[in-house]
Amino acid sequence: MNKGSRIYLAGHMGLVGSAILRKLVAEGYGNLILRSIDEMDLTNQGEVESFFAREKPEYVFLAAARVGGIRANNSYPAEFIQQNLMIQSNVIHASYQNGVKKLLFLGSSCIYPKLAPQPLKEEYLLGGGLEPTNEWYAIAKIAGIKMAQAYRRQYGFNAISLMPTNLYGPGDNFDLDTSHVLPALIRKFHEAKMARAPKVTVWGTGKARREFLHVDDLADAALFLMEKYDREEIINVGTGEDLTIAELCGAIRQVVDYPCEISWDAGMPDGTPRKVLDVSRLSALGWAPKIPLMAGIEQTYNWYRKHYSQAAA
Ligand code: GFB
Repeated sequence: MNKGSRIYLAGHMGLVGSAILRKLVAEGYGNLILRSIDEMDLTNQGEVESFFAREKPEYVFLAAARVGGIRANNSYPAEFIQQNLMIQSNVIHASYQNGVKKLLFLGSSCIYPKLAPQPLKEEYLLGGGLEPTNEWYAIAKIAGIKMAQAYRRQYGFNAISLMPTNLYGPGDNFDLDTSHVLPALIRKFHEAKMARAPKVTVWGTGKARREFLHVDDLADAALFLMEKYDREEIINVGTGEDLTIAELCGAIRQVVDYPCEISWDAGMPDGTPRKVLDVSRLSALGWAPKIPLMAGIEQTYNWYRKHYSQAAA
């Protein structure tokens, strides 16, 4: 990939896509092809095919997906499986048909079996049953991984698949029904502070463990792997370190600076008990994350406050 390459970034307005866009712009890539959802519906095969035939991108970052937190995954299983299957199938196939030189696909750490040994190694894929709250999304992502591998085997198409851990950062979704835990807690503690509420209610038991990676680190890894990784095997992208949701609450409460009580809503699911990635494959290539969790939470909280009226709408 050189600075003048024609690069199509699918999903450039989402959390991941907007971070990859910032990174590409900062690195001086000047020939970016971007389409909003209003300009092109990626679930529509005809629209995707004519876009690729017309624009002929050389490189593709596939960061478009239907995503959400544990409740959204559990509530909209049909939309999560259908939209993700359509988007990735259309984009991967059209990329191959139109001579794309390399495509980067993004999966998720939820593709691993619910009760797999920890930390999660890439080879644990398809070794056991999935976490039920997100199996629909996970099945779609596994199909994307397998499609990328199949196109490499049969057609020699250079597609790689990254498995990011739970991501967060500026531009995240702060809607309390559909968001992931980290932005939800930022909003809940901030709103409690504004209302001087005595307590914040958090879903689950607080015992589930999660790993969090700042989305700018993910974008950095995506460019790094676009340059350096050309293999069929999936590759984990994370920090390799996790904490409990109770510990995350403590960290966010500290950043928001509002020492209220926390009550647990055990009627809400914890989801998978633990999913921390083994990142030795990526470390061996020479990549490491740069943004510590506390600094990342502070930066995301500042972003949230700055965009509060828009993000909270
Ligand atoms: O972030 P989250 O929805 O992702 O939830 P998952 C992580 C943990 O935080 C769960 C707890 O144990 C939740 O019960 N939690 C506590 C909350 N309070 C809240 C809250 O207000 N909102 C949310 N959302 N959670 C998703 C998958 O699972 O992670 C996706 O469903 C995807 O498929 C994504 O893999 C990265 O890690 O549980």
